[in-house]
Amino acid sequence: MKPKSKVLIIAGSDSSGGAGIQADIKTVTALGSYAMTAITAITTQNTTGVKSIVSIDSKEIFKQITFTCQDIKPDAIKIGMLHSSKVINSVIRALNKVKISKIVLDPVMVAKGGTRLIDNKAINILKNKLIKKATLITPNIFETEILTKTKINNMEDMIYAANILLSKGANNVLVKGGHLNTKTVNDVFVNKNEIKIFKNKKIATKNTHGTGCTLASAITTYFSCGKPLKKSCELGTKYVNHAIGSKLNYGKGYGPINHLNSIIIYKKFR
Ligand code: PXL
Repeated sequence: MKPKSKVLIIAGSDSSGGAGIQADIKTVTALGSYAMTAITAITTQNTTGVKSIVSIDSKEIFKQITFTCQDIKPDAIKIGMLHSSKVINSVIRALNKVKISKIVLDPVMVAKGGTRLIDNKAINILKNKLIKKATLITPNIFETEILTKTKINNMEDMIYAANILLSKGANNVLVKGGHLNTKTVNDVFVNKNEIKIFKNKKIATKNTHGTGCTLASAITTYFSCGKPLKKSCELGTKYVNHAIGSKLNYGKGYGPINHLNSIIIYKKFR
């Protein structure tokens, strides 16, 4: 088969292959699209934690985005780990230059084991400048609390916080509810016109490393193929749920999910 669309991924590398750019490339590929990359940082890690983080020079990140897009124009862009204000400003300048309208932003803040992947100054620029550039922002509960300075205990709190993000200039928000203590996983999609809740069954496992990266990439891929944004979010949550459900059980810590499980999803949903 030929790829259905082209996706540019702006994110950090995860040497363990479960999250970051590795999860993104696998997801985009497994869902039948062509993946291009701009690497923002290199993390040395395995399933038990992050050992070190090396930054890529912000000028180099700008060049990876603009030079790549100048030749092969992506249908959509997925943004993951951006660890400093310099990097975020550089990404904003590059986005202004390449003018791609479909942008999904996963506001990555900490790795599964708790290591910070972004500094405080960068969080402010992300909140005040970058979220306006994105078609969709996909924060988890913790990231939503940081971005909105609220405390989230339930679905009403998620919707309230999503509306704060809209008032700050976000266009569409998907608050991921996986960290709440609920019977099902409830992800909440909110924009100025509607609220939609996607429910998936909760799977008892510690192997959920990279679920956020994977979800944002899956949504970006469906969206890049022409599916409406809300539908792309619904399909993305199903893809991740099936990938968690296939229980790889690799490594001694928080293991990866099975990106390849999508082959079944592909037949079922596309
Ligand atoms: O899942 C968040 C994330 C994003 N990007 C990189 C990561 C991680 C988590 O470990 O390593 C590069």
